Amino acid sequence: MSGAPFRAGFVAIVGRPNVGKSTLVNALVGRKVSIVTAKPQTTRHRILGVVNRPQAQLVLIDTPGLHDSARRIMNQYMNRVALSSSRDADVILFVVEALRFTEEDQWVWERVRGLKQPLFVVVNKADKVVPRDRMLPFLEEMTQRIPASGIVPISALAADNLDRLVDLVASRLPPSPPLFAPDVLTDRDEPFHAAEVIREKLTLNLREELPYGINVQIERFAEEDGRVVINAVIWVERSGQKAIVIGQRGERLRDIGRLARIELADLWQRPVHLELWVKVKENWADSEMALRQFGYDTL
Ligand SMILES: Nc1nc2c(ncn2[C@@H]2O[C@H](COP(=O)(O)OP(=O)(O)OP(=O)(O)O)[C@@H](O)[C@H]2O)c(=O)[nH]1
Ligand SMILES: [Mg+2]
Repeated sequence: MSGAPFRAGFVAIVGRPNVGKSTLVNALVGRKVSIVTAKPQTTRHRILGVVNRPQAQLVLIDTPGLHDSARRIMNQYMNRVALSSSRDADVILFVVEALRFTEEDQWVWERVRGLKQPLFVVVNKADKVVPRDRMLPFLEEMTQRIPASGIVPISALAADNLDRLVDLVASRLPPSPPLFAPDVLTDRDEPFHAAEVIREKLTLNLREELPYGINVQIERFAEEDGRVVINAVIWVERSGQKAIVIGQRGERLRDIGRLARIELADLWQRPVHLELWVKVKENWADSEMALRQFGYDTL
């Protein structure tokens, strides 16, 4: 037996919206545990993704993108989730986008720089930098700006340099037996994932501001005759939005339902029956009570 101890711990993944945090979590876990879209502020919750290696277990904490324009109560909730997750973690991954360190990245850095845990700067989307040596001045700039335990260029999308990232992070975790059984890949259950996949399809399908005012709530989730039966409500903030989500002759809602159903059936290897309703709850994203009802646990 080798003398190296098994290591396990929590790894918070923080950064501004849209830098690829959820893509990274999914790539490392090897399964989609967190939804991804090209629009900022996709992730709204803390979602765990477990990575098992022969000598280590990394419990990744995907977090909502930290943003400094959080006027609505939901946005303030998202920022609180991200910051409290990083305070509780053993290691922090500060994800930035290659060649694009913005004012918002700097704002995020101001919020995490006081934390005592080892912090790695993960420079994602390296696949977009051609030729590769265009990255060097940026890495140099990051080194100057951020005193980190390491700076690691990766591509979450192309799964590039991820093994090196895992090795570096694992070396900074405490000696510990695994925290989760080997078959557990996330802390979130199937109804949660179903709601998220529906919201992902809505976000991909709807333009501009509308996705931010949408919440999906599962009203019924049951196994019947070998299939999964799901009734879900799509909450919007104004009645005009309801018509947009439903679309002409209900076409948009049908498309969204179909895409979500196909993905979930494929993931669970069981047929899925999905029914969607659209309802209005005026300005729910500004209401503490509505947020609590929707399961945004207050911190
Ligand atoms: N080219 C490229 N695109 C990437 C990479 N990683 C993520 N993306 C894209 O970046 C967009 C945002 O990805 P997400 O994983 O949702 O980003 P996020 O940081 O979780 O965003 P929020 O949840 O909104 O904070 C998506 O369109 C991804 O496909 C990468 O390594 N290379
Ligand atoms: Mg995300």
